[in-house]
Amino acid sequence: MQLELLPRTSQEVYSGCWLIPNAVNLEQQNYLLARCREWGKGRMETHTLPSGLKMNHPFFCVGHNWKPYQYYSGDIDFPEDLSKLAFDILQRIAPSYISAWNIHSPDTAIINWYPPDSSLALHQDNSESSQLIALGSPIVTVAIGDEARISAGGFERSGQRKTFDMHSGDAFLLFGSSRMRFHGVEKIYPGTAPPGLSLKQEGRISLTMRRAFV
Ligand SMILES: O=C(O)CCC(=O)C(=O)O
Repeated sequence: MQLELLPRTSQEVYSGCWLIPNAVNLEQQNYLLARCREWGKGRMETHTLPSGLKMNHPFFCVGHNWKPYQYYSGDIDFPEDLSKLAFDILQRIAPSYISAWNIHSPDTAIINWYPPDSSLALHQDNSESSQLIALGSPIVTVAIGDEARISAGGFERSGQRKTFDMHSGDAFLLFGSSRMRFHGVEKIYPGTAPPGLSLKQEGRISLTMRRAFV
């Protein structure tokens, strides 16, 4: 977490990899929190990876269900309001991808809950259909709650990385030539959520919207 004296502006971390500060205002964040509580009730799960390692944060899905490392049929249709949110954000940064998304619109969101001491290891999102990955089909992530240190690297886990902080209401986009970049959540900064957010405990939520199947 850094002391920010200047307003934060959209940042092209790499071509096709963007951080968009304040993509979602406080009212929308509170609306999304309420929706997450509704969708996530009794559905939040902390999964064990095929390696036997237990993840240190739980998540649930809307649209298709995902657990490491496959999609399964879901029990909640992909919500119209999330579709609109993802389109609105993409429109600002990468309008050229909108026509592709009109055909392959987002059908899934993985919604992560990060307790203060949790993290998400560097990974690539590669469970989606290979045709969509080849098209550079976007992944749009919106964060709510405590700030987090995000890292985004290249196409090998061990490659060089850039790190930046994502605040409540910020969006992070991976598309086109950056679709398969390794990325992860290094750290949560407890107690940094904005006043007025109706989150009753320290932690962070991320809604990661994408198309899983052609
Ligand atoms: O929480 C985040 O900002 C990233 C989430 C992510 O990479 C994922 O769910 O695949």
